[in-house]
Amino acid sequence: MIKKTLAGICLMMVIFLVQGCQPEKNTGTIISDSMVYEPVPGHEVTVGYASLYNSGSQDVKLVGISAPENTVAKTEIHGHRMTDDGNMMMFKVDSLVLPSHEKVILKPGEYHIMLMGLKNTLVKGDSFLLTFYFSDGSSQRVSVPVISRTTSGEALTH
Ligand SMILES: [Cu+2]
Repeated sequence: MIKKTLAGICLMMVIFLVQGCQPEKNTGTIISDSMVYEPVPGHEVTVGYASLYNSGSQDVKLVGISAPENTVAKTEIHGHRMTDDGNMMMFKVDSLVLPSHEKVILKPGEYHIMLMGLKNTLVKGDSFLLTFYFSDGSSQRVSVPVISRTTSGEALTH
């Protein structure tokens, strides 16, 4: 009986130690100001933005974003850079570092959410769910409004 109890206590200690070794989970990234532009009629791509504040004590990376299959075929994180001949070019990034206690803002001309293969379901005034995935294995689902391109000056660029 005593042996069993001791074994039980040992097992609990092992579980406790294993859990104690895991890195801190990123439960502290606050996603705000998310939005997606209503697609231009006939276009299969559009762009979205959001603010990501990492309130945690460790840096974390945004490693992916996904949308429901019935709205968007593929969602990527994109950046912009200037080419040698002075044109702005987009490129896909695999991850985006979110430094501890800093806010990273996805905005026009910089990092953005690229939504491709639209299924004609993103209509101004609607909202849909985007899931943000982080390098520590956590994820967050956010309701994102679809807004009109005409409400903003930078509407047709991204
Ligand atoms: Cu893009």
